[in-house]
Amino acid sequence: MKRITVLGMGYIGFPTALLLANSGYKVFGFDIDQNRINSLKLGKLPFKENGLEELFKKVKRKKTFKPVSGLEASDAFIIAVPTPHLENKLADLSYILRAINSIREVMEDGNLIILESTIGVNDCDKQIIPLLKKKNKRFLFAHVPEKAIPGNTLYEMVNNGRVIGALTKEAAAATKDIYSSFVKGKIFITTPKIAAAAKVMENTYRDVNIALANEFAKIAEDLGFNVWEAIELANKHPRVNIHQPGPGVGGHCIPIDPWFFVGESVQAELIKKARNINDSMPQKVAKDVEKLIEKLDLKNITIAILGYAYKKNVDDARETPAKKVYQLLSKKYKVLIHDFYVRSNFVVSNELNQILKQSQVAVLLTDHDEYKKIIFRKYPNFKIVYDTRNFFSIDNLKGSAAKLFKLGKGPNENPDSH
Ligand code: SAJ
Repeated sequence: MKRITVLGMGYIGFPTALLLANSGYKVFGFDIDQNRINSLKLGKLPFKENGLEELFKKVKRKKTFKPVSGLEASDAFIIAVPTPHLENKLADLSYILRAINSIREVMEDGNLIILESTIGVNDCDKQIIPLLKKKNKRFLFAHVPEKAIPGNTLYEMVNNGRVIGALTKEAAAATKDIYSSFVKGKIFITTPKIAAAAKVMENTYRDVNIALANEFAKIAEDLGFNVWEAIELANKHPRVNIHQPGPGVGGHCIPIDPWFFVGESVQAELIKKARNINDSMPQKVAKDVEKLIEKLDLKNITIAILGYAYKKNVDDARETPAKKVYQLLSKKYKVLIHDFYVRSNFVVSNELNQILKQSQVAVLLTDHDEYKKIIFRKYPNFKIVYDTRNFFSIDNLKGSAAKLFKLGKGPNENPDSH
């Protein structure tokens, strides 16, 4: 195996392609987006990730990575395209099937096809393998679900364990050969179906756990205790790991993948409930902010949303709950959105001070580290700071007339004394 084509130059495909090129493979990076290919050819990074720029430069020197807008013959093809979900919650395989169709044009006997995109448990058997078989060529196949977390992608791609769901022993060996060129974590061999199930279970586990934390936050408000402190103490137990409440769940995986179980099986009742709890958090946050504004009888106010990315310290806003919070609040109020990293025409990235000067209410949605530097007493205009991540401390509000409210704290603990 010498030549590898990676299909999809996104958050997973691009770093994977670079790691392989760095290991000495001749790698073609394919994307249907011509603009992305053009900018990769110019050496521009499509997004920020720790260590990605250095790796890109290194690989450029080695001349082992070539961005392409058409497929060429290759020994292996790795598919890393998105899998959204459909209306009926099943995985939307259209990007994957399109990728497979284009591979079929250039496929040769003995080629290895690897699928990294997340899929439903039955998708390989029912759709992907049958489509590959239509070409009447001998092929090897493995489903190797991606496991890397945005923000720490390169590190996790190298150090996490990987599951290879191979169709045959030969496919398992060929796939292992490729991944062991850069993976330091353990490699496990299984079937494509189990690999898919394990992957969807991982993200479902997190989603259900976050829903539980969000439910605890609502119970805490109802019963009058501080959920953050209670979770911290509960997690001292050696077998308890409750996740954190927040404004909802974003990203390209956790809000989507659990639906695949719901779409495929009527048994997925808890999963469906958890998804709905997490999806309803932006409404809850918007409503709570509205109630506070009404209670303090504030008029003609401007709200500053702090953070638009779906999680801290990344520039990724896919499925961000901030979008919904913004849409709901802007029906009634003037809302300005700030984020240090997200580039968009309605998100301001470099004028935090200006935004803070104009606003009376701050709603922290994404806990980017840099927001810790805000000193609210410098902005006497502030009346309310609503924190969905237990991020601000009394220090941030010392000397300020603003009141600090937190998601998941009972009325007696809100506002914090300062
Ligand atoms: N969140 C909470 N409370 C928490 C943890 C997270 O509200 O306690 C929210 C975050 O704010 C964010 C969302 O959940 O909006 C998801 O963030 P995340 O950091 O948990 O996960 P992702 O989507 O960035 O990446 C996940 C990872 N999966 C797991 O941790 C099981 C990653 O390893 C996967 O590669 C990725 O999904 C994927 O591609 O499936």
